[in-house]
Amino acid sequence: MARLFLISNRVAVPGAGGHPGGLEVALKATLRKHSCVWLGWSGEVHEKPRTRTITRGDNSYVIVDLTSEDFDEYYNGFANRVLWPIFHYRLDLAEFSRRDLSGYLRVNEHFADELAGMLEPDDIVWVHDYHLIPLAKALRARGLTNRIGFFLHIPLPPPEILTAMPNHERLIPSLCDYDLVGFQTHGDAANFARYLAKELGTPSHIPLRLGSGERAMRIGTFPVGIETREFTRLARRASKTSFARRVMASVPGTLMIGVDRLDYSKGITLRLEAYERFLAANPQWRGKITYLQITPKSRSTIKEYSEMEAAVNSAAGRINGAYSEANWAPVRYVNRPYSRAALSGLYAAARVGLVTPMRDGMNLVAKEYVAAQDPDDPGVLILSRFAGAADECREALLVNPYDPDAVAAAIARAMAMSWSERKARHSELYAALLRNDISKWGDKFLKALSPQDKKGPTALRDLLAPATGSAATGPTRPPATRQ
Ligand code: GDG
Repeated sequence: MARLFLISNRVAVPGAGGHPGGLEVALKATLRKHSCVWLGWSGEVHEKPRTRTITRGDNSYVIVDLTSEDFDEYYNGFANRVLWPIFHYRLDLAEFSRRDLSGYLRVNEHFADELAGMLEPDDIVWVHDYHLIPLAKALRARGLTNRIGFFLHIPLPPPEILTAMPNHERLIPSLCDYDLVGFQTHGDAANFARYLAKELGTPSHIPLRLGSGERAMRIGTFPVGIETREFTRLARRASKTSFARRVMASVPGTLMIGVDRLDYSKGITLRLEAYERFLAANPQWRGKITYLQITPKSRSTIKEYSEMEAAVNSAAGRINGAYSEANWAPVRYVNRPYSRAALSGLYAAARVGLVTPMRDGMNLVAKEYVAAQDPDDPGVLILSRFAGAADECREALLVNPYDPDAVAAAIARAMAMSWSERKARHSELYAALLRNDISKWGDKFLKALSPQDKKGPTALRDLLAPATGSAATGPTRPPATRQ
């Protein structure tokens, strides 16, 4: 029987501790439904790297160690200092070195070797995210003809930015060795189509037939969702716990919440600046609003991250220094992670969810915040128009995170919003979450990847045309227009 192989940089082995990032959260439903083999880095660095297999229920977890050289070049180097910033439109933060690129390719070859020893011809392979772009090419070079799909969890920038990446021509076209390449939004898929048309001269009026042999690559849009009803139930239970009650009892007035990995793409410094402007312009709210920012540290060994950490610390300190009273501090800035249940209770307690990334593939926090709200007295989501989630969450207050005055105005609007408007917006938002629940995400991707799927290859022309909701293989939606 065909098996499903999931491949990603990190593997979340159940019971191994740590809080899950967006990718692990997204894969949970697929792991529950199918018996999977999940292969990726163990998170450990050893000079003599090992590969181990751990079995939990119907799933196996194959975890591969990295050498310290791999860690520096592949993970810290090419993946996080070149691909992550450039894919988030931050050419200014990218630091390219040829050695890092060769380390990145080497780890992909290593993963391909491990996989090649395990795969049977009818096994399906689903590769995740920017760490593993050339994996299909490496597998094809080993003669493997399996169905291989790729999903990019982060944004894909337009070719004008992508082509500034040194050696992009060695990397981006290798996506054509996949049978299916999936993106979070129609905009990302269209950027890829434009890259192919521009760089490979792929004619846009004929169906896309790229890659080797008889295979035809398809491009699709598959926006990641959450387990909506389950998260709502979790939040309902969590708001009754003593933890949530204690937190609320300690907050004078209204709670506003932000939850993000400590990452420059999440726009935390600009967000704090916006809050500072809100406090300056709205003295009537001083003492009556508390902004809780939960920000577990990530990638702290990378210079850009430690610099940003210092900038966030300083902004939070500056605001508290300027506005605190003996019985009130405007910002609670917390660096530790919380359990998923505790987090859901905090979302539920917050009147405002402030989610203002400068660029984000999707952003699950925005969706979790909506799912956690009490439908009879819901809070207001303020969401960056540059998060993939903005395509679906059109009833949020959509803001430009680069404009702190506009974000400050949105906070004021959210704080003053009438019960009926909050309720109407929430009901639309919640309906959108139900329409695109995470349980459907994996199914849609795997159906499109299966050899039985009869749809032909994607026509580039359809992707390059303005979104209509029918062009790509997945559920595309037109970009958000509401401000
Ligand atoms: C990537 C893309 C895309 C956060 N703090 C804690 C905690 N979290 C959880 C959140 C949420 C997840 O981590 C973060 O997901 P995001 O989607 O917001 O962001 P990334 O980690 O950057 O994820 C992103 C995603 O992949 C999926 O495709 O949406 O655009 O960048 O679920 O709740 N969880 C716990 N404690 C914390 O303190 N337990």
